[in-house]
Amino acid sequence: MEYKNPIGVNIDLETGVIPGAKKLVRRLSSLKGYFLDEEAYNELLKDDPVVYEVYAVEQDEKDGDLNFATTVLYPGKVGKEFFFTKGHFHSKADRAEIYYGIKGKGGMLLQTPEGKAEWIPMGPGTVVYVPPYWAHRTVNTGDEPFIFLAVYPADAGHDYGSIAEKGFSKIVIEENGEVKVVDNPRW
Ligand code: S6P
Ligand code: ZN
Repeated sequence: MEYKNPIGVNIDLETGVIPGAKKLVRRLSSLKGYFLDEEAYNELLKDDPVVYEVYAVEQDEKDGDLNFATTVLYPGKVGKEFFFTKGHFHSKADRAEIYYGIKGKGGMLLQTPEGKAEWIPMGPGTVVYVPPYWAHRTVNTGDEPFIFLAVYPADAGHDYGSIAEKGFSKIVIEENGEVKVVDNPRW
């Protein structure tokens, strides 16, 4: 029997960086079609800001193994809509996931394949259990980076398709200085 070596790493709790992890950068240009206000999107695209970064420690896609990753989701809005991650189902749809809030303020939108949505507010110390079959997207509702850890089965995979097409049935916006979770008019 060949055993893998255990890993112990310290997450930088201020920046979310995991030493030695694979870094992925998502700029606004990679989120075309995701936000409702196209005019505001095109205006902001001139600067093409970084919306989020992911630091992932991933294993081969095998049943029973685990990946972990931090996400640093920057503050910002496109029109009224707060910056968010793309959001996805898992390719193996029954694979669950755990999130742990590290820094900043935000929340998670979750959605069943039928379009039933839930909003869970998140801050430092919040644990969110993402059950099998639920799509999930995080949203930064604060004014500093929202940083969290995700732990997920190594064979979960990402299925971005239907969310990229239709989004979630709810959107998270700022209205009169308040955070509101409202019906998505495009749904
Ligand atoms: C992976 C986990 C997270 C996200 C990351 C970026 O299952 O849910 O690491 O990949 O927050 O979000 P997205 O939707 O662009 O993959
Ligand atoms: Zn996931």
